[in-house]
Amino acid sequence: MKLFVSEGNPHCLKVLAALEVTGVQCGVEYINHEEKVVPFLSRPTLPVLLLPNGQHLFSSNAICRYLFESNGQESSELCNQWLEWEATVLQPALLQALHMAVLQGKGSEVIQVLKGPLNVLDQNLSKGITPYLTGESVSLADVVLWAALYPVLSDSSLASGEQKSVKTWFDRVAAMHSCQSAAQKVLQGKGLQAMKSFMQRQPAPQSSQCRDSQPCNSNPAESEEGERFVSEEEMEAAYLTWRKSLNTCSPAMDTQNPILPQEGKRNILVTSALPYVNNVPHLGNIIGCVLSADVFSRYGRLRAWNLLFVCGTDEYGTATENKAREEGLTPQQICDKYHAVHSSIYKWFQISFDFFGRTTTNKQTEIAQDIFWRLHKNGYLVEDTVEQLRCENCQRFLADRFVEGTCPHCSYPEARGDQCDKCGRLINAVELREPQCKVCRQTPVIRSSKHLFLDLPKLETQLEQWLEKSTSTGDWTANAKQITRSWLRDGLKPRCITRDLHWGTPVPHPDFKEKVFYVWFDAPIGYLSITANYTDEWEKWWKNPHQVELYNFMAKDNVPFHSVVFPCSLLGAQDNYTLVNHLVATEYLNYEDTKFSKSRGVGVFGDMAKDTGIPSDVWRFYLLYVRPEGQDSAFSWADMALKNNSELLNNLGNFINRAGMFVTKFFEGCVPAMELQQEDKKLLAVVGWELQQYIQLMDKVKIRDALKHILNISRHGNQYIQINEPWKKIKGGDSERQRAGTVTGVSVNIACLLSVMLLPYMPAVSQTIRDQLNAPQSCIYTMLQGTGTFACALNPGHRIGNVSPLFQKLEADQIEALKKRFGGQQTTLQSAASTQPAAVPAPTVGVDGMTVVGVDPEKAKQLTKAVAEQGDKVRALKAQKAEKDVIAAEVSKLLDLKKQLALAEGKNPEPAAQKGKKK
Ligand code: B3M
Ligand code: ZN
Repeated sequence: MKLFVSEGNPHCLKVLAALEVTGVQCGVEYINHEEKVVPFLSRPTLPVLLLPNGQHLFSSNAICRYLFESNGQESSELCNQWLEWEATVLQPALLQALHMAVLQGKGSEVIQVLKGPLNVLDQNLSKGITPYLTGESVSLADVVLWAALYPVLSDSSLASGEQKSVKTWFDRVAAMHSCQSAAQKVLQGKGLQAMKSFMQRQPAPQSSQCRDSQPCNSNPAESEEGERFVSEEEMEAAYLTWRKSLNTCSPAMDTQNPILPQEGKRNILVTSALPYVNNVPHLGNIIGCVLSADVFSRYGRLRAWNLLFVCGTDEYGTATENKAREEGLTPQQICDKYHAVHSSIYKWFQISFDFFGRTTTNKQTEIAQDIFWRLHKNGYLVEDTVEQLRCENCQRFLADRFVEGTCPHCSYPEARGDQCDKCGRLINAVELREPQCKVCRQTPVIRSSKHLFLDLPKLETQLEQWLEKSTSTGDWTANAKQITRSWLRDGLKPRCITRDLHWGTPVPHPDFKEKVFYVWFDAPIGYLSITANYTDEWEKWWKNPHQVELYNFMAKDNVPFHSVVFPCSLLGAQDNYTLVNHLVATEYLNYEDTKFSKSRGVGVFGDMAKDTGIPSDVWRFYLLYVRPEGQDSAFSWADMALKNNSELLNNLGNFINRAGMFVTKFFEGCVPAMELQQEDKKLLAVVGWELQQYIQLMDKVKIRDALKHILNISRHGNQYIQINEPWKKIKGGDSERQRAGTVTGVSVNIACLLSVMLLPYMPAVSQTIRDQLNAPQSCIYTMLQGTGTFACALNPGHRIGNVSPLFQKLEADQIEALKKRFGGQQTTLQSAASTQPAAVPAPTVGVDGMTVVGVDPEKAKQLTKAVAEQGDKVRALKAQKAEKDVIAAEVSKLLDLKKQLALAEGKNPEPAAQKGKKK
């Protein structure tokens, strides 16, 4: 075993420190920076550890880890997290800092550059009770981080000493003789100056936005030096795959109608939560359910799974009744109207449902009543008298969503009658403390009425057995598992499944004939009835758990209904139902720095997206890029423009366009002959690896993470073109021209692969690329099979079509205008004004210091019109002697609009007379 290092290279400090600390026996050879130790890497890299089996390790962290493991010290999970943080967060900042200090003489700015990472480290160290990062003794993490920070922290002119805990820890590690000795060897007591010759050979660090909360390349498998280890074997294997002709393995996709489970196939049933019909969905709704389910469905079809994707509108319930009253229509008319609105929005977003139905159908009644009678027969329904909230002022029983109060569990003051948004627990409305009618704000009274309950306690054991199996074998997102666990921990209580309403599936039991089913009992049955409206053979999907795998997509607030309540209904009904195997829940998407709000007019709603002029595919791309996968995220106009311009235009689009243009310009539109060299084979291996990552992630429904691997491929492609410069080589001698041909041919084939990988995300762009390349249809059915096949699909001589740019730049003024139109900054003031009416005088300065809108004539014009229309509506309702609460709701909207108008005109939005009146 031999370790190759060079003087003045900070990465070598790490490995030498690890070597000294572990005391592993290993020869050390000092060479100069330019020497190539690993034959197949395109640029010299140090340190390198030559292993006894002849292989090389050339990631410094991997070498350190290897040394610790050779010494019998396995790294803990915590230690691995620190290493990953070091590679993805600390190193980029350090490289920039060292670049500034060593080469640009800007040592004074180093503190600023490193402040973020150092604070993170400081916070962790100060809250820990152990002297070292992962415990009582020095670990791999301490050595790696210490060595990485050594050049900066050991130089008193750079270190600020602000982070006290970092300082104490650093000195503690530095006290070890082995670390000091390593530092002396690498820097020779010359401090930063020792690193000058090394730093001069490094590419200038990007000082871009990449290093804030979201790293551009969040790929932990990529080592800190930006190169992944590629072995000879990998390159040869990639080359073999490349040479496989694609046409030999192109199964014609037989599209059956209707799609039904088939013996011997992977039969996948995909559902997306059924959107409520009484609202226009906003971007957060779209990414949480239909768009995520669509990407997965499109992907599954490419994988040749036998897949059915169903969804539809959720139409029953009080919310619909209320909307109907508000709009002066019948509930049925509201459903028809909004069902059409939803359909057309999803069509614009290219959601590829196999069937998009609705819950107000005969099949729904039939199936819901059947499940009801089965539960009844099997003894899982219990009768009880219920205390219900009734608002005497409004003359009606209050549905859960129409009361608000303080959560009995966590004391959150704005809990809804059915669920608390803070602690996530389900609530019975009567348990709320200080309940209020949401319409008139009066305190409701409690009245008794007889209802039916699903006996969840009796089903609990069965449920737990099933959950144990489903969550361990399926791909449940972490939040879904966690929410379900916390539900069970609290113990299950019987849940009322009937309601005193009209607009719902009728309860068939004669003792309850005035009542309808509670929406959350009814709605999930919609999945079954919608499928039944698609095919009479729906039971082949829904009563076939052994042949079918069920994926449910939803936002996290829907989890308990899909993981506990609905499975209990189906388990209790005992008819061999298909239960969810993979429950995929997103977190929340925010709008800029606030929440989407229909009532405040904040955010982009599905029907507005198309009016922006930004193509549907670009919307899809950005929403999927910020998909709240694992944590909340935010839609931001500025970020959307940035990602469009950097990732789509400069990275992806640029690569595909250049590849196609070279074929057109230099080779008369025909793919040239290719003679692959080691470097090309290495690229094939790298691209193949990214493809495998993509497939592994997509198989696990990590949609956002998988997208990053598509962008990695085009980044590799751009780099490959940049290094090989085919536009110069084409003007050279024979061998140079041939090289230009190879590079062009490989690139255009990568573009073809990208078109397939992009299909789930950007179906239209994907098709355009294949049209431009005149690519055979077969490639879309073959490249994503198995672990992925990057084969040469466009062979020498293949004639491509007309190449043109795929994306357009989003200009700053265009984005500013859109942002103004849809809220954002303006609403910051408005929402501040509505919660603190007295504190906000005429709009000159925002409460949170943000720039505030001044006069906006365009918006004022729109609002004047809206105020006039709303005024008409209120007058009409009064003339019709409509119900008081209906009028009140419309009046409140009118006041809101007037306030917005005042703002747009630069006037005081809160005249004294209206103070406190706003809800
Ligand atoms: N309509 C709630 C929602 O859209 C509800 C989902 C029903 S899924 C069966 O968030
Ligand atoms: Zn009321």
